Parts: sequence; C-alpha cells; structure tokens
Amino acid sequence: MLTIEKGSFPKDFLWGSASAAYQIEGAWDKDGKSPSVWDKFVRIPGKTFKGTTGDVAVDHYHRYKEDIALMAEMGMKTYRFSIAWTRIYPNSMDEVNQKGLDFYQDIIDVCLENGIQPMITLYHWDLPQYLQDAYRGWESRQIIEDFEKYAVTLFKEYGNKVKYWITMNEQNIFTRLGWQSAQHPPGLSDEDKLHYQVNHHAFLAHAKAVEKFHEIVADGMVGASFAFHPSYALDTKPKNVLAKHDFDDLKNYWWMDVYAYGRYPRAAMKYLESKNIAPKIQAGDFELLKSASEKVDFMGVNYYRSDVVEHNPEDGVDNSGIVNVSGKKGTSTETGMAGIYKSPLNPHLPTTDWDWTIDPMGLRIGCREITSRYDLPIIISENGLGAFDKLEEDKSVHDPYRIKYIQEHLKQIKMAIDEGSDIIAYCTWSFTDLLSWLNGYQKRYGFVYIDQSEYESNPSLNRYKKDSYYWYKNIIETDGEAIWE
Ligand code: BGP
Repeated sequence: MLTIEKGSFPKDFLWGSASAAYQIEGAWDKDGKSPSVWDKFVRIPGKTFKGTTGDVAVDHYHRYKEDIALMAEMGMKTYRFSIAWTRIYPNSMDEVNQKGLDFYQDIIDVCLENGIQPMITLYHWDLPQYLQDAYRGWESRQIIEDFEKYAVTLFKEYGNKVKYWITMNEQNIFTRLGWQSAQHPPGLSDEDKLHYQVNHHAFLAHAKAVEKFHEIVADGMVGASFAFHPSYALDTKPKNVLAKHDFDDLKNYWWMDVYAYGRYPRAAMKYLESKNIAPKIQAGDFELLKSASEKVDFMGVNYYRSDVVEHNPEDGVDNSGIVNVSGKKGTSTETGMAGIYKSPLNPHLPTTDWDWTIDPMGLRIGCREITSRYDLPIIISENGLGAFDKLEEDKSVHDPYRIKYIQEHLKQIKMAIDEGSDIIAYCTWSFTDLLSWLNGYQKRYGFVYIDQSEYESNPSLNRYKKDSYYWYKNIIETDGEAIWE
C-alpha cells in the first residue's frame, strides 16, 4: 500500500542483536553447571556438522565483558540473550546455583552500565538433562510446574532491571526437530502425536510463566518468539491456495493463535483429530491459555525465510528430506506433509549457501499479517544471514552480502512500520559469530568475527570487527536513516 521509502525509525527503536546460551557461552561444565540435553546430544556421532559441540563455543562465559564492550562501542540499544537453565537449577529443581545467578546478574549490569537494554529468553532449547531423564522433559506435564518455578526465579531475580522477556524460543522448531525429524534432542522421528502433546505442554508452561510475569515484573513486557514462515501459494490453482491455508493453520497459526488468542486453529485441530494425533487437553487448559494470551505484550518474530506452498499428494514428500548442513548450495531436497502441502523453492528469489530463501519483503508481509490478525506489537527477535566469511591477513572481514541482507530487511521493516505495524525492536542474529546448532562454526552470522573453527585444534577465539559492524553502527547512529544510502 504505502511506499514511503525514506526517513528514519522511531527514536526509541530498539536496535539490537540476539544470541543463545548454548551457542556462545562454552564453559559447559563450569561453576556448577550440569549437562543439558544438547550437551548430551552433540556427543552422538553424526548429529552435528563434523561433531561440533558447544563445550567451548565462543567462550562468551569468560569474555562477556569484551563482547558487551564491543556492543557498547557500536551503540547497540538492546541485547537479547538466553539463560541456561542448567546454570540456575543444575541438579534439581529444589536448589538454586548462586554462581549461575551471579553470572547473568553481571551480564545484565554490564549491559545497563553501557545503555543496553537486556532482553532475556528463558528457554532457548537447553533443557537440563536430569529433567529429560526424570520424566522425559517436555513429554510430561510435570515440565509445566518446573518451567514456572524456573521462570519465577528469574523474574524475581532480574525483574527489577530487565524489561523485555521472551518465554520460549521457536517452540515450533525445537519440537519439530526433536520429535518429527530427529535432528534435535531427544532425537525422535515420526512421533506426530507426541509432537503435538509436547507442544501443548510447552504452551501451558509459557502460559503459566506469563500469568506470573506481570505480578512480579512492574512495567515489563513478555511474549514468545516464533519462527514465522510467511507463505505464498505456488499459483492460483485452488488446490494450491487451499494448501497454503492448510500450511498457515498447521505451521504458523497453530503457535501464534495460542500465544495471541489461547486457542488452536479449528481446521488444523479437526485434521489432527481425524489422524488421532491431537493433543490430550485437560480441564482448565484452555482457560489458562486464554487468560495468558490476554496478558501477552508482543509477538516475537524470528524471520529467516518465506515458504512457497503447493498441494502434496498422499504419496508425496514428507519431513524426511535432506537438510543442507554443509553450505554446499543446492544439496537440500523438498519437504512437506504427505497429502497436504510441500514447499518447492521460490524461483523468483535467491538462496543462501545453506539453501535458505532470501526474501526481505516476506518479513514485511509477515509483519502486516501479524498486525492484521493479532494487532500486537512486534519484536523482531532474530533475522540474519548465515554465510562463509574470510578473515583477511590484515584481520579485516569484508561481508557486503550481510550488509545488503540486513539493509534490505530493514527497508521492509521501515515500510511495515509506515503501514501501521508496531515494530519496537530488531535483533540481528547474531552479534558475534557463534555455533550454528547443526552447521558448526563455519556458518557465520555475526558482526564480529571469532577465530573459532571445527577445522583447527586450538583457535585463538580472538574477536575481529567485520565491515558489517561499522555499517550497523552507522545505522544505529542515524536512527536507521542510513539504510537508504
Ligand atoms: C534459529 C535459532 C537460532 C539460530 C538461528 C540460525 O532457528 O533460534 O538459535 O541458530 O535459527 O539457524 P542456524 O544456526 O541453523 O543457521
């Protein structure tokens, strides 16, 4: 509609970057921390690219002051990071680990001293292994109570200093990869019924945390971050348009409708019931989901790509396609749900070396959709480009592709704001390079290059600013005006 292509962002816009504990901290067994499901999973041969682990990651645990100093020098306004549950309640849900609490307290303080608003993610996939062993983690309703206790501990500890809180990171991704395609812990495949049950428990855990949040944190904002895949029907064939609606109900609204309305999309629920894979729902569950949905303050959006949707015959492709974790372009294969939809590549858009479609306008379309459907403020909690970067001899890193990627996405965000979307923050993924769960260290996302690699035995872990670092600094300084240059 509106195409105001110039101008700056609101003065209080939160320019930021995001990370996750397992992907940056390292120190996997230090200061009382216990193993998470990821610490165990990465030790299973063949699960990660060249067997990479987060044992050391990028050693943020010991270098967070240096990393936050780099953020401050850049002028960043917010830093989104996750807390490792295994540092807070390492051995049981009855005993808090003071060293774990102190570690994050200091990160928060150092951020605030530098004018950076901390944005905390409670859960970015690193469940304590002892909870997995005790009752299979998310598969049991016991997790709801334990998650609530963990959340309340953090709200009480940090709520006087931290305003922005994210309950769950990409519940749709960790449950799909954990229970349908075996790529994440607990490594199960084709467990469709369990997948929806696990999701139901995660929704209830999120809802319990949200219910407690506003009682404890004055003036805070809480929501969940969802990996949103805005979709396009392949063409005007009604079959493909219907497949797009099915895709949206099953892949997008199944999560966002619960966060925002406390209910599941009807057609999707009917489908799951017909296949006998619908979650078991107990008395009071919907009341809780509904009540929490009214207290949610924003929709967190992690956006990397859009999807094309085409009808998929009964004997068509399923979830088990090849995923490109090597960065060899064109090696992934089509996936979908047999009998419902499949997702062919978009012939109009370029892809990354890992075959992810690059679609800046898709983000604007997604924000518009959220605004129309939910009318909630939006936090873009992740967006970025995974690429091979090269550290030159003079220690510079030239990454014009990353600059272009972020610039084009920011232009679309600005237009979405002009069109009425209430977008309050933008966090790139990520600030420094870090461990990509399945793709090792070679898939780099940061503004700051880190000398860490799966190909060397003792990399220095030194930090080097990339060209994109200076570029984003200027974007922040100009309140976004410089995206138009
Ligand atoms: C999101 C996750 C992040 C991050 C990012 C990039 O799904 O929330 O933790 O990993 O994707 O993905 P990848 O590392 O697979 O390239």
